[in-house]
Amino acid sequence: MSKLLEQIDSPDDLKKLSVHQLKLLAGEIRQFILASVSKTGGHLASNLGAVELTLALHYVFDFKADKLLWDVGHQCYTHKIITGRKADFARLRKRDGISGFPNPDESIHDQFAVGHAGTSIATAIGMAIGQLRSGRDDKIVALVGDASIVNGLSFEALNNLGLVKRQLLIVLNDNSMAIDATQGAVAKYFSKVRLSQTYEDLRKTTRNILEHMPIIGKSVDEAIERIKKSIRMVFPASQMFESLNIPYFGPVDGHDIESLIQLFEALSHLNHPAILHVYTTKGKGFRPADLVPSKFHSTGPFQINGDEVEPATDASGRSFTDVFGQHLTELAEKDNRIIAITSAMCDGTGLAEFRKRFADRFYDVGIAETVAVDIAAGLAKSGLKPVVCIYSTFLQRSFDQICQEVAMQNLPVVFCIDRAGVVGSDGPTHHGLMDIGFLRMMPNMVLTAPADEGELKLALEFALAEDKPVCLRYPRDLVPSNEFDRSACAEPFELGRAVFVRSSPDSAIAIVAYGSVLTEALKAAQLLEQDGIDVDVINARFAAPVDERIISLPSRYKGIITVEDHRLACGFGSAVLEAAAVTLPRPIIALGMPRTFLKHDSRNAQLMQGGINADRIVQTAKKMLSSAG
Ligand SMILES: Cc1ncc(C[n+]2csc(CCOP(=O)(O)OP(=O)(O)O)c2C)c(N)n1
Repeated sequence: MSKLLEQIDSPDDLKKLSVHQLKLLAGEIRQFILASVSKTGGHLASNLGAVELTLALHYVFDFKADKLLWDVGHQCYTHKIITGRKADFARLRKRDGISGFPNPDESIHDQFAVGHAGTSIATAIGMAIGQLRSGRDDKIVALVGDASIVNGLSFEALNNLGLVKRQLLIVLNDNSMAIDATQGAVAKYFSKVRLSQTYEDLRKTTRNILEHMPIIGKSVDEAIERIKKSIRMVFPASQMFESLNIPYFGPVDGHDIESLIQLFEALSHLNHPAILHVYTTKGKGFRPADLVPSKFHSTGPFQINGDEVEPATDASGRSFTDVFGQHLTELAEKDNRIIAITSAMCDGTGLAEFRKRFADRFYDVGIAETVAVDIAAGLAKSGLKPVVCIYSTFLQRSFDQICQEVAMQNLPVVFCIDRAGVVGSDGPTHHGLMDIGFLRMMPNMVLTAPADEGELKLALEFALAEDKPVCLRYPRDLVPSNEFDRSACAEPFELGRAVFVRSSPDSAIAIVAYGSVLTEALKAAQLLEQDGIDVDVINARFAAPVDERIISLPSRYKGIITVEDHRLACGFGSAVLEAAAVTLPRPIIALGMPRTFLKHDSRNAQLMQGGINADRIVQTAKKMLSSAG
């Protein structure tokens, strides 16, 4: 480890360094991050860009008491390195190692376990109000990227920033990038501002801010007026924030650590929320990442050969994502009604080729999952065939839009839900373990999960031919090999119909698998066969509607095992249990609302439809008793 970094075990150690030493330390930290991530994998480019910013923040504030709120949180490596977790980087994102995102279980310096975009400003507002109410004046800083600040949640929070009557600093870390280039009108405006600024302009702005910062007796508004008078910008980035009555400072150079320290020092004394806009370079200091930051946003381990980079692990094989992207492009070739929509995850969802081939039928709406879904609803209403490609964890953001604008209207939107199931090293914020649960509740919604490459193609064709909303879920994984006989899986998809992949008249147990976990079910069947036990294996294909034949299985077998890559609560197994409970020898009858959109009526009449009425409960109980004999 390099010389200065060796001495840093806490932010207090940092505060002993001179500015010159901090600059050297920034270089050492970049090397450390690069060396670590090349071994473990992780988020590289954003972290290389945020080194000086993080050091300056820790130099000025005391985040043991002050609160630093990260947005997404993937750019927190420098923060972790200097808050006592340097040695833990050998096990970054590995079992028992540190998380790649902020995590309060690891350190007092981390406030929230985050991983989704747009949360920092709203939670900062809450904490600022909390500080006021508890009579404390710890400083609050929200650090948010230029792609995340345009997320709806961030905007709604900015709209409410007036609730805060004390210090709250928002640091806008603008690197012109999401994972790909930032999308949308604000991004275009920010990029115009950026292009109009020279390095000297940024220095001048910094000098002006420091010169005109409010001193006792002068208001922020006066200071901003003075700053504006001294900087004449063709495209002022402040416009958007000023219209929301938020004091705006910047843009300034986010790699000039000396200026950043002075700016944070000055801004920390404001008794009002404010925004500091800083420019950083994603991938700074590592040429391959600087040149193609999207490739190094999140990476697996790699080897560095000069300016060349090679994956360290053999990543051979096709993923579900690859198969999906390629097949959608093939289908779009034949059907020009197909439109692909994603929210800032073009490469991640396998749409790079589609975008290249059909630029005018591809929409990346930025980090705006809600908007992606409602645009799709509008497209479907216009007779087009929208395919919404979002990771399972981020689709949670659009729960309401899927229900109101898609399911309730019964519109044929196809949801291609990538990263469904456990996702490995990104950890709890990124697992896709709730999609079956929240989508299964929605009337009209068809839920399907292909088990392998062939099925993914068949499921996509089926979904595009349906006249209702269909969700396809598949994992972050390679498609399975041809190790087992899967000939039954070659049958075209038919709504609510499972396939029997393996059956024998002697089987006492049936394993019902939903999605790619079919492979594990087939392996289990093979192992049991070696022990002389026959089991049947059923590929459920659908979680809504569940095949009636699956529901009646308990009458044919000694036992049924369901398998899914989803949380047990509300998942596929729950769907089978719910449906099968009425056929049990001692039935469990659940009274509640049916899976339909209930029309307007009196509340009593609506409750009646679900059987929530004393008479209906009595009837049910009596029927139960009489059939029990
Ligand atoms: C709600 C949500 N959607 C998508 C993502 C996936 N994602 C992770 S980082 C990222 C880009 C963030 O860009 P920005 O905020 O500008 O930060 P930068 O990486 O440029 O520092 C995206 C889209 C996410 N974390 N949360």
